[in-house]
Amino acid sequence: MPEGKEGTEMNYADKLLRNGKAMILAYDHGLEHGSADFNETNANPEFVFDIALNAGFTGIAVHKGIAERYYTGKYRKIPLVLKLNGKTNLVKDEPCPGLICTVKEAIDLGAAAVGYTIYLGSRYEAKMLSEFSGIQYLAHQNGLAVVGWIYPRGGNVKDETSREMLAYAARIGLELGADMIKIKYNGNPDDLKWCVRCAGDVKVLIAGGLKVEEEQLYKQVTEIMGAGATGLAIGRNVWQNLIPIKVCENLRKIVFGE
Ligand code: FBP
Repeated sequence: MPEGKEGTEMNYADKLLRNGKAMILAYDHGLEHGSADFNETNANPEFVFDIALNAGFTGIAVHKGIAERYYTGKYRKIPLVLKLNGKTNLVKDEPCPGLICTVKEAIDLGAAAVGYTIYLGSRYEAKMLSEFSGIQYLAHQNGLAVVGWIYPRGGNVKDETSREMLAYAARIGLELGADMIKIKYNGNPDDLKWCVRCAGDVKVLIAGGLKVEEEQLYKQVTEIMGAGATGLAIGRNVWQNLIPIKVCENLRKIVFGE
């Protein structure tokens, strides 16, 4: 652990937290989903960086091309989570994301954390587990937090969001030494409580998913926080909204009580 203020121990994830909670803006969709998620407005990375800066996010997660071009000037106040691997959604067989960035590049870009996706249950799972392990070691050596996007997926996984699969994903984060994990919510707060329990002291963040009605989003986020999650790593439900600042205000009330 690195030293914090006055010699106290600091957790790597602290840089992504405010009052112990986190709200990270995810914007890695251009690689993961192509242009399908974007419109004239949110296709512009500056629009999304402005939301992160002005709406109280504790971090922004992007791939390196976006970081190299846009993580500059005022935006450097936002803690950066740099995604180190990724894939497109064109290849439909077993998920096997490629490593597209190194920990060294993340450090050079000023990242506070690295992000890495593990598709638990994929035929290529072993490659992801060992890649993650090397990245975790190097990131911690350099004081960066490690955020695992851990999604059960592939031919061996019957139900990606069953209680057992989600808890397995959560536990993998603890076993592999992640500081934070990002998993999906299946709509059942008891299942999420169990995931949080299985994750030990690893901070659990929940992905937003496809855009839903605002009231539904707030209800879900209230359940998520009530179940003991640390917060959100959310994308489409924020930057696809016509008035993102207003949604974020409501999300902040639920996540941070602000
Ligand atoms: P959303 O809140 O928009 O769902 O973003 C969360 C996220 O994990 C992104 O970081 C990622 O690009 C995407 O979902 C992956 O979604 P999937 O692989 O399920 O299509």
